Parts: sequence; C-alpha cells; structure tokens
Amino acid sequence: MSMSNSLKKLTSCVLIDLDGTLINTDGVVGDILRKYLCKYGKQWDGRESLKIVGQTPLEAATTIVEDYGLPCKVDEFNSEFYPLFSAQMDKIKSLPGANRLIRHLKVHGVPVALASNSSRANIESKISHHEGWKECFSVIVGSDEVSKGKPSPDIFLEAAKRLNKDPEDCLVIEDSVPGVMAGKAAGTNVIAVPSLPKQTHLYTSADEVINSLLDIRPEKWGLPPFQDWIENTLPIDPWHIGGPVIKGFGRGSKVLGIPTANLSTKDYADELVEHPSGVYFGWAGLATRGVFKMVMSIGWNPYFNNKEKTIEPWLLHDFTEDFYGEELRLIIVGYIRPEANFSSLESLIAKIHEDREVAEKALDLPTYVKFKDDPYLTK
Ligand code: ADP
Ligand code: RBF
Ligand code: MG
Repeated sequence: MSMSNSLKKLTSCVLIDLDGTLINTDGVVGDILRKYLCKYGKQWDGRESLKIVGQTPLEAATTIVEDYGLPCKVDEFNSEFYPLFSAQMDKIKSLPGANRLIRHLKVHGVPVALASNSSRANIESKISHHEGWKECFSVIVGSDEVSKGKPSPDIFLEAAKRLNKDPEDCLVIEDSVPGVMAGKAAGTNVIAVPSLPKQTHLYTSADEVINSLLDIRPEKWGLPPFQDWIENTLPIDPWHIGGPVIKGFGRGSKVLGIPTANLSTKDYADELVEHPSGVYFGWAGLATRGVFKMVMSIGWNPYFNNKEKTIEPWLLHDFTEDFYGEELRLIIVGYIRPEANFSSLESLIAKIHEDREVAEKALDLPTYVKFKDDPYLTK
C-alpha cells in the first residue's frame, strides 16, 4: 500500500512470523480466555488482544494477570492456561493466503525461516496440524532459543544466521508491532500485515504495510511472482453466505448508481472475522429472480470510516424494483484488491466501476463460471 510498484529491494529469503501472520492463534486464545476469565468473574475484552499481539507467552500471561487483577501468580495462570490451549491447538486455522504463500516459496526454492516469539516446542505442535507446512521451513527459531524475544532483533538475527544470509537480504513478514520493530532492529526488510483492523498507523517503521497475505507481491522484493492471478483477479476457496436482504446504511448508494444489498451481519459473523477486508466477486442468487454476477466490498469502507465490518454486494443487473426481505445467496469466488480510501466520492465511484468491469469479465472464465450453476444459489 505504502510502496510504489517499482522494485525496491532485492531479497533472497523470507523470515516469517507464525501467530497472527500464518495462523489465527488469537481466535482460539480469545475463546479460551472468554471462558477462563468467567471463572474469576471477569469478562474477556477483545481489545486486550491489541496489547498481547506479538508478546512472548510470558509477557502475554503477565499482561492478562495484571490487567484483569487476577488473584493468582503468572505461573499459576500459565499452568492452567497451557493445558487448555494445547487441547485446542488443532483448531487454530491458517490465515487466508498463508498456505499459498509458503507453498509458493517452497516450489520456487526460496529459503524460509519460521521465526516466532512462541517456544520451539509450541511452534512445532502448532504447525504439525497443517499438512506439509513443516517441510516448507528450512529453519525454525523460537524465543526460547535466543536470549531475548521480539522486539529484540535476536530471533531474526539467529534465523538469518542459520539460513546463511545477511539481514539485508532477508524479507521479514510480521503482523505485530514488536515483530516489526525486531525486524527493523535486525536490519531486515519488513512487510507488516496487521492482524487487527484499523491499526495501520502504528506500523510506520515497516517498509510496506499490506492488508492481508492475499496482497503480497513477492516480485516487489526480488522474489518470484505468484502465477495464480488471472485477469487481475485471484481465485480463492469459494465461500457461501445467504440470508434475507435487510436495510443497509441507507446512505443512498442508489443515488450513486451503486446499490448494495445487505445481509444481517449477525448471521455471518464468523465469515466476517475469517475473511480479510477487500473487494471480492462471485455469483448472487435470488430465488424468484435468478442468478447474477456480483462484485462486493467487505470491510469498514474507509471512505466512510464505518464502525462495523460489513459485506456490500452489488448485483450486476438492472432491477426494476427493490428486493428487501428476499433470500439472497452469495458464492464468493475471487479477490480483486484491498479496500482503499479516496480523495473524492467521484474517484471512489470510478474505482468501483473498474471493479465491476474486472468482475464482469472474470466471471466468464471457466475458473469462475462453473459456480454459476451451484444449487446453493437458488434452493
Ligand atoms: P441500503 O442502505 O438499504 O443498502 P442501497 O441504496 O444500498 O440501500 O440500496 C440497496 C437495495 O437496493 C437492495 O437492498 C435492493 O433491494 C435494491 N437493489 C436494486 N438493484 C440492486 C442491485 N443491482 N444490487 C443490489 N441491490 C439492488
Ligand atoms: N468503500 C471504500 O471506502 N473503499 C473502497 O475501496 C470500496 N470499494 C468498493 C468496491 C465495490 C465493488 C463495492 C460494491 C463497494 C465498495 N466500497 C468501498 C463500499 C461503498 O462505500 C459502499 O458500498 C457504499 O457506500 C454503500 O454503503
Ligand atoms: Mg447497501
């Protein structure tokens, strides 16, 4: 986002973080803490995530014990928390684009080190639940293998050393602020992929800030480009959502010529958390009206700075009437770009029309057209 398309720096290997970058550890940690804190009559506040992202396990435990004023010592907390966490480790999902990225680097022979603030043993258990991942890393460094965890540069310096590379030849990929600081302190190039929304301003020291791993362009860093983009779109594992069309923000997008048919965010809360914000496209079905091409944004609409993450599907068809209350079914099949802010409403509208053209054309490709007949859309 913050970088031009010109080649900035040649790198020859990748040092990548695990929790929050490749896997969604926060989701599982949050679920456990929500239940655990109940025991002490406390309520897990998701905002606490902001503080513990990127901390070592000991620091994170200390933060929670102190901030919630728990009547126990940090090591008591740990001895209760870790068995609960270990039992749930197999439920930690990979983040969108993670699997694609590490397999791409592996296929092209780019050395990758997994460099995490987690302990070596925990890293090994976490990745064991993801098929083929272990083989993708030439080197693994945990915080218990160096004297200080991130934000100290030690983990990345050790990872570079074990890869036989100079730090300036390394590309670090990190979601957390301490991780970005560690990468810069080690003298590496750093891409930040913030795992929590609306935090971009905290990452000014990173060399590039991207919204999700779907937005990585390895060629900007002298690494082999992805070859799976087709006609400016990225095929994704299709996902399905549906429900009755409800009233949206009512800011008169019809006046802009861009009506978006909203679904209740409660009904697809899990999908909203799981999918990075951005512009996607796919097929939309209305039981009595048929199946239509569709382009949509998911996120906070930075131009309007919304408080809630929503899905805004624009059906690429001229309807003569509204269809509030009707069952709308969506299959989302591809990704176009991250959400952006714009200096004027005209430029936002122009960009959305560009998205429409990209989606309209792409949906005729065999990769995407095949989902048009999915019975989910009209049943
Ligand atoms: P809201 O704030 O309720 O979302 P909009 O101005 O975005 O209002 O209009 C969305 C409504 O317009 C949809 O709920 C639907 O009933 C109607 N509509 C008409 N044509 C379309 C279209 N091509 N795509 C999406 N919705 C459309
Ligand atoms: N809003 C933004 O603030 N930034 C965007 O980049 C953006 N992209 C969009 C792309 C598409 C295809 C659509 C349909 C909407 C997009 N919007 C974006 C959302 C737009 O602000 C919203 O749909 C209308 O304001 C209706 O609420
Ligand atoms: Mg709408």
